[in-house]
Amino acid sequence: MATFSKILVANRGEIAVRVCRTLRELGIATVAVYSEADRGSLHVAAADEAYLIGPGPAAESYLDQQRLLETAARAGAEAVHPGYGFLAENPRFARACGAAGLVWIGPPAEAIEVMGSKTAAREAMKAAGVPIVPGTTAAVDSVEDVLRLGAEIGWPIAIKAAAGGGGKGLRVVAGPDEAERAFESARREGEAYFSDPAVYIERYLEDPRHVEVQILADAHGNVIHLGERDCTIQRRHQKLVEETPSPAVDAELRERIGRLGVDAATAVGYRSAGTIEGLLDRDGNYFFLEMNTRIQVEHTVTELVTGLDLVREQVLIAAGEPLSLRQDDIRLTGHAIECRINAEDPSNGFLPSPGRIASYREPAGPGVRVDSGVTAGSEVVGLYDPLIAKVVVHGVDREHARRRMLRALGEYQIGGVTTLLGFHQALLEHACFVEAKTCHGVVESKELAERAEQLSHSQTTVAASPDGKLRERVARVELDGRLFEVTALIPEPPFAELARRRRERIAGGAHHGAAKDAVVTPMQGTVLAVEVAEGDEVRAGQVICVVEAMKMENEIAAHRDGVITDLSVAPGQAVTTGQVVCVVAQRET
Ligand code: MV4
Repeated sequence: MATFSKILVANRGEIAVRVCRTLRELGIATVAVYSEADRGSLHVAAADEAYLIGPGPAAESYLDQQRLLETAARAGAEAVHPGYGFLAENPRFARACGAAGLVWIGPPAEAIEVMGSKTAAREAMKAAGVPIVPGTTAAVDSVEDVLRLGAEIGWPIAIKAAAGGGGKGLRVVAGPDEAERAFESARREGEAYFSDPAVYIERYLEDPRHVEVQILADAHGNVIHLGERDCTIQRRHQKLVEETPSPAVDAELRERIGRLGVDAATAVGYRSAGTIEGLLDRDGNYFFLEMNTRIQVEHTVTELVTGLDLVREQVLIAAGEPLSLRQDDIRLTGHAIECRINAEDPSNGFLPSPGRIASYREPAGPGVRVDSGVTAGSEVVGLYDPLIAKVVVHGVDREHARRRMLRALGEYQIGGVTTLLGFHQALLEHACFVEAKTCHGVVESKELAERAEQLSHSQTTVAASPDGKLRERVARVELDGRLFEVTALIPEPPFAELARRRRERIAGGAHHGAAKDAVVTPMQGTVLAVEVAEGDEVRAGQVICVVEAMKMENEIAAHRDGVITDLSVAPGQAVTTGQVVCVVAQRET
């Protein structure tokens, strides 16, 4: 199969790394692009060549279409893979690639355009016989219309931004009293995010599941579906956990919604991998919500149950190859779950938690896949998506996959930044997840955030204690031929603190001039023993005293050869961090 010899990956982070892996397997050379904030990032190392495309802010780098096209030309790339986010669903960029003689590894610009407008998409689906949530397919431009429609389709209703998607601008309106406020605020949000205040209306469905259908369409009119994904567990319209099959979908429903997905894709002349998002209500009614015209974050769960590589399929489709599989060839095996590992703090309203990854160890073993954009030493910058990695597991059934995920999350060690690791552990052991309920409300609950915090503390390898004075470090200790794992609490940062105190002493001149000769305690504790006396000659490393802190004994040693003077501690005495124990005076020569 002749495909491409070189492809530019117009993205960063885990998805850029993941795309490069497939391209390597296909024997295609990879071109990475990076911003000034991403010089040291993993996706740069994952590619064969890498080019700087601008400053940190995405608007000046990853969204700079001209710069990307110039870079593709400079590198001699033949095609562009956009990943997800950034320019992946920008019809202008898809067209610009074509105009520059580059193959766009994605759907036709026209399909992106239709699906980009939620009202145009609803109109197209209605025409194609794909059920949409009852409501309008045109923009609604007055409160009077909202009131009329509410009375017609029944309260509550949902107001959504026409240019939106992913719940942006979504307002739930319980009844007529709330209509005006909700209408105005949905319009403001549409204007703020998309420079388009247009909104439309849907009936509001109570406690639905988010179920989406993966489809593949080639350039020869073949369209197939790869089953569904259940993405019901979200927070503020951000998906957190995805799984397949959906616990709410049986074989018959799968076939029905799969066919709807194929119809939807066919209706807009789709080509490439794509996803039909929908809502499943309690009665098993399925309604089209929107189509995502890109590879999605959660494509991995579908890969595990189908054995396919969706990025490989995208590349082959873009090269004009016919699909190598027919619908009947698709076998869905077992159950897969993905947890998104965001650098966010669940006990602090899921605020981004940027910083340097101080320590890092990925899970592995049977049925575990990690798609990550970071490693030890990586800097998680606040400029981009907080998603740093995805843990994806495959098991024979849902409970097997759930336990496997808990095992994998337990193995995962990410030090230095707060992540959702603890949150996912708390969620996956919660009854709502075990029982495959929608978990609406549980995700946001204080109870879960507290449990998440407990769990992340017990798993952090190197972390500052709440008072900022201690570091936790897991160490292994062998006692009588048995290994114990212990958590050592180490003063933080011991030497920085000592240096500060010494500087203060020298600068203040309050103490004798022999400050550089002083031995000080690196931690707060109790003196258990004093091994020297005034006037003793000591060698560097010789123990001066033993201080007990946190039930651990710490030997305080001489830092150089000399004579003990100014000995100021005795057994039983309490000492503070940085307190002078004695002076090791240098002998006159
Ligand atoms: C809805 C809805 C109820 N009724 N639309 C849209 C974007 C997606 N992120 C969530 N969206 C919803 N759209 C109507 N007409 C409820 C949601 C919704 C939701 C749906 C499934 C699973 C979890 C959800 C969490 C919040 C909102």
